[in-house]
Amino acid sequence: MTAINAVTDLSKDGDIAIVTLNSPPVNALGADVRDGLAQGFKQAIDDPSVKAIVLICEGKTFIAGADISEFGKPPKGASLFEVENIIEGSPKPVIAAIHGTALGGGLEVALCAHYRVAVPSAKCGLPEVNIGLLPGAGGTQRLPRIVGVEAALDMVTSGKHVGAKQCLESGLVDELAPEGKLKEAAVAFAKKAVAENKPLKKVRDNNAKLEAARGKPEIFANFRKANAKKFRGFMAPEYNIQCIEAAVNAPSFEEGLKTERKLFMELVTGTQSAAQRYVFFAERQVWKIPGIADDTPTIPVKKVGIIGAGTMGGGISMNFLNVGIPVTIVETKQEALDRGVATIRKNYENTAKKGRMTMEDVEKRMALLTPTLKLEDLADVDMVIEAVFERMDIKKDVFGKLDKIVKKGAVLASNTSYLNIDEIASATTRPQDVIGMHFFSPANVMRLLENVRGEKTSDAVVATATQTAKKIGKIAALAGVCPGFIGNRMLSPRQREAQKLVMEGAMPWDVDRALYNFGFPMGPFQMSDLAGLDIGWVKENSKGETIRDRLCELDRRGQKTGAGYYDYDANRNNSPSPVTAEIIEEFRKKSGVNSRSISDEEIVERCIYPMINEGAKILEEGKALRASDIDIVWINGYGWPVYRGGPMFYGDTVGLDKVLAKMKEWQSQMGDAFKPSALLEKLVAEKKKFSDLPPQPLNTKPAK
Ligand code: T1G
Repeated sequence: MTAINAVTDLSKDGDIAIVTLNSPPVNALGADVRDGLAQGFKQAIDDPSVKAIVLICEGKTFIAGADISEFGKPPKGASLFEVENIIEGSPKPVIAAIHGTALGGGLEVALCAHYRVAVPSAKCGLPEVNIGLLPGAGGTQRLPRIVGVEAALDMVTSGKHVGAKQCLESGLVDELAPEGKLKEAAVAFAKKAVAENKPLKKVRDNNAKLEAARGKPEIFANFRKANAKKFRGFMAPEYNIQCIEAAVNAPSFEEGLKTERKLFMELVTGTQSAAQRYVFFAERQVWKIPGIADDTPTIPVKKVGIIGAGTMGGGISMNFLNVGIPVTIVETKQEALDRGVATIRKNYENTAKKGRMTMEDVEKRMALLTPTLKLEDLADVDMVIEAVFERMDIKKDVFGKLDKIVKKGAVLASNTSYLNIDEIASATTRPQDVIGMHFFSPANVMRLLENVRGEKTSDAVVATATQTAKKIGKIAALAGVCPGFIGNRMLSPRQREAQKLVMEGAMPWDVDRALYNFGFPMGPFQMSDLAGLDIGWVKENSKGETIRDRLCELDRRGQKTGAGYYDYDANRNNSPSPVTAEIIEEFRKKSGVNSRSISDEEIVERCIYPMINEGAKILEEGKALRASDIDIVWINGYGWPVYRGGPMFYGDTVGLDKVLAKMKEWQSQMGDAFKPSALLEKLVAEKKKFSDLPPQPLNTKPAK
């Protein structure tokens, strides 16, 4: 065994050389790995006693791609192309031995080998699109030559990981090795290749599957059409498609490679990929809580109690049923309980109808659900999540009862989206066990969970809520107690400005269009119509004092009544409503405002910059651990377009000096609602960005 460098060894098994990588955590193709591969292969090729070469990795996975943290930095060491050319140009058979996930550059390297052997649990993929890129080392030119154009289009634009069995069927892998016997099988394959004088087949030379797609532009047109909605706003999917098109239509492999290189460079130097690479790391940072060590003892959650069988309670329950954790769900009235259980069943049956689960799965999950009218039935659960009305008196009453009923040491969580966790905890004798677990509706679909730490919440309860989030497939951000925590606190200024813009001259559909084109799935007024305008509206007390009240009084309560801000046809397609326009004009006249034409650019600035300022206040107050956690909240809870990185990343992109200048301008025109946060002022003065801020401990002191 010869150490080529710190992460690469070269050994031999008879006349088979074995190049072994060991660069935790995922054998990413950083400079050391590339240098090790280049030198290791050169040595093996130059050694006359070596007849074939196996490439294998230690640790949990084969090469999982380029080292994403290297992008944007000056290149060091051997280039990936140099490594690929050495491997593909080897005069001796090269066999890539794959376990774990061969992803991105990892699969591209494996495609330069002459053969690939994988264990059944291995997966292959080109997920660069998820970080706003495309396979930039020949992947878009080699993949379609093996799996065909349609399958390649699907793989590069979805970033999916394909199981080894399917890879064997498509020809991406040549042989499956028994689990745990990968090295032996790869060496045996290499010996056989030498004994049988197997051809040194280069993927680049295999054009049959490309020829089958030549002269069929409809393959690409249909693919674009079928995915237009999903790819809206993103650059990378379209650039990936263009690369596959080049593989089909370019006069040679080299020409296709030139197109891939050009488009890759455009993406890797652009803002969208910078944003998506930032989010890749942000999604991993969010789990790291200063002061809560990874080995903090947690409370085993084997049984959960959910209070409230409404939309939220039902949705929350499904998360636990999905992972086999029994749920006792409590309501006050049988009819509400029955309705809640029926909704959970209907949701599962709808999923089964779409073939995404079996009816047997439905029954298995429903069997884990115990409906009851008795709070006492929660005595032995390990975690309770309360999802009753958003009223402090009701919540305190529930927590007071739980305090007497539920076993000591259980987690007592509230799904409140806004209210003060410390006040709720004060209704119990165990505030250390109380935490906020704010799910986003629909709770069985939305990935985000805001865990809200109270002043007295224990480390064990924070660690348990965090671990529970992972277990049920959520992404959890930790927030401190303040009105609306992180997400809803920043939603408030956006909703406020949207309403004000309507009074100043924009119509609801103008605001929605501007924010839709910015990248949100829908604008605030469409969102209100979807959720229902009558949330919190009480008919008896309504005096038509706001546009929303007037609409509700006309029974225009949103999509559910066929009209809200918009009119809706039978298929719920919306159109601007002259009724709403007339009401708005009336309110404008009454307020004496001279309405003006407002550009989409101003709409976006007025809605988004105050959000950024609010995010800065949250950081300033220590109610979030880091700016990127705030971005994770907005991407996963409110549909902020991932290719813009989140509100704080976007502020850095726009330039905090520009955001500050606008806030000051609006403050002088419209008052202190636009008062810039001290942190924003400080960062601009120091010419720094939100991304320069280190993680900070959560401030659990009650807001002054
Ligand atoms: N580069 C740098 N660090 C990476 C990394 C990568 N490619 N992949 C993972 N890490 C770090 C990650 O930040 C975390 O660090 C630790 O490894 C464990 O990751 C030229 C241009 C492989 C499926 O997009 O999908 O190749 O937080 O928590 O859940 O054409 O990591 O511990 O400090 O995710 O077991 C293409 C990205 C790159 C794959 C493992 N490749 N990685 O999941 O662990 S671009 C990718 C993943 C490219 C070429 C192009 C997953 C995983 P820390 P983890 P996991």
